[in-house]
Amino acid sequence: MTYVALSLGSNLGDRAQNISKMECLLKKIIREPVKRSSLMETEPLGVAEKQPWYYNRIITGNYEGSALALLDNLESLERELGRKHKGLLKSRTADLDLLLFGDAQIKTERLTIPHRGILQRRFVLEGLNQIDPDRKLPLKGKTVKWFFEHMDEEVKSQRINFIQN
Ligand code: PH2
Ligand code: MG
Ligand code: MG
Repeated sequence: MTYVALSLGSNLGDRAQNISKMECLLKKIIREPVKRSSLMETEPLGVAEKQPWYYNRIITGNYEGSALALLDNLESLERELGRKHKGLLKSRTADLDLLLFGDAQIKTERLTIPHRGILQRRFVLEGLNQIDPDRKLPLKGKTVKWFFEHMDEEVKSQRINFIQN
């Protein structure tokens, strides 16, 4: 069993409901103990065109299988929830990003682990710091809390609304 961290996102349709559906479908894939961050509304990052803000939630849990098998599972869930576009530039009903896979460091065309977004997206650090601050990342041997407290100014300035739920 491998510890995993995922980012759930949606910026099309009923965003809160899309996140709930993803969590429900993930129950078949991700094993306990599962931890969930609060729901956040976040400005779209790394996209060229104007698009709606995202709802995001970070979750951690365990997975039985390889990183690529998990990626296949996540991509088929995205399709099941009606995601049509592949690629960074388009809005999507369901976006499932694999952030951490144990202590693995992977750099292939299909997959980069730890996800680049971990240090560059404030919502990822906020969410991870809520649920797993003492987790050591396979980056400089520092913890989530350390990276959260040492965010770049640019990252810290990214806008987030915390949604009551
Ligand atoms: N995911 C992307 C691109 N940009 N921006 C926000 N705020 N949230 C996301 O989940 C997100 C994004 C591609 O995976
Ligand atoms: Mg994403
Ligand atoms: Mg994505």
